[in-house]
Amino acid sequence: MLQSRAKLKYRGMFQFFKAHFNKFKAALKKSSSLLTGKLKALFQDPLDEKTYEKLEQILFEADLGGSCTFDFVEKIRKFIKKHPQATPQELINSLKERALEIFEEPPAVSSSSVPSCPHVLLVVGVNGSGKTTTIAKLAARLQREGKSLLLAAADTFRAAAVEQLTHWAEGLKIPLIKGQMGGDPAAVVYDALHAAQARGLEVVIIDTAGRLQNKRELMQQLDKMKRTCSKLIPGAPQETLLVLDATTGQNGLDQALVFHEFTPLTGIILTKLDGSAKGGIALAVYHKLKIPIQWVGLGEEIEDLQPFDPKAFVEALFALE
Ligand SMILES: Nc1nc2c(ncn2[C@@H]2O[C@H](COP(=O)(O)OP(=O)(O)OP(=O)(O)O)[C@@H](O)[C@H]2O)c(=O)[nH]1
Ligand SMILES: [Mg+2]
Repeated sequence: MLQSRAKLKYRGMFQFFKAHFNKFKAALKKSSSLLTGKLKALFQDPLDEKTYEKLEQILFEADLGGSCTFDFVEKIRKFIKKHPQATPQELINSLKERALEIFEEPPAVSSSSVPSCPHVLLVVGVNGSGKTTTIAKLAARLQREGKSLLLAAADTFRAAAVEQLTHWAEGLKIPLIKGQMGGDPAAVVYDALHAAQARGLEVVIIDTAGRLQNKRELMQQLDKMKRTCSKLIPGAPQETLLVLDATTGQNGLDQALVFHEFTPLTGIILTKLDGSAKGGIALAVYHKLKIPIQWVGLGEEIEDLQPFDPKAFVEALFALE
């Protein structure tokens, strides 16, 4: 009995892993076969100093970023020293192993542990990264789990942005608080949190206007929104999530660094992995900042949001076909 239960559990886990792997694999198909194709070709040639230079270029082009690329090159250097006769597949496996090790390192941040209600999620990111769409996807997921929610349209720059969130909120039958166009987004945050408290709702998700990380004034505005949250609800926002468009490549790392500096992040949502993204940015960001990647966007539809699964992701990134 015990044995068959364990077997069932194992099978369930395997199926869960397989489903994730297949989704990531489909999303990363083009770039992963390009990456592993290049690695295989490289490792088939005689291994010498040039191998490391070329490896550096291949990894950098896969969006792994400077320090992560350097880390991987060093790993391979040591591996080859120990196993000079290693096959291309063994060398690729050692890169895979290092990638997994990176994701296994403990995160440097965590969401607020102050048990307060509502649980507030502040969603930030540059223009067009996918914030509003991701909020709708996340809201739909939480609603399915039975959570009561409220959305806050704190993008007071673009009327279209508020309309976009209103459209999703109406479809999902989730209450939405919006403010005056051109008004202070912190005022929308205040109204939203107040309303959620009054109605006893469990989760508030705040949509913010897209902002470039080099616009200091706009970045400081985020801090004001945060302070408004914590004034009303101790510990809020419990989560500050950066939405990163995976197709922006290396710039994504800079976005994460600067947003984290202005408004300490607790998590990252990587969107558009179904597009031309190379995926390496996930490794680059975690290697540098140890901010957990919580979700990935794999399409434009409401169900196209998946929890980030490092193992499935690494398998897909280094998949052979
Ligand atoms: N393929 C794909 N498209 C996505 C994904 N997430 C968002 N998009 C698309 O990206 C575009 C921008 O999405 P928005 O949600 O409006 O982005 P935003 O960050 O709110 O934009 P601003 O409010 O203008 O800063 C839309 O066309 C979305 O459908 C994803 O995971 N995959
Ligand atoms: Mg938006």
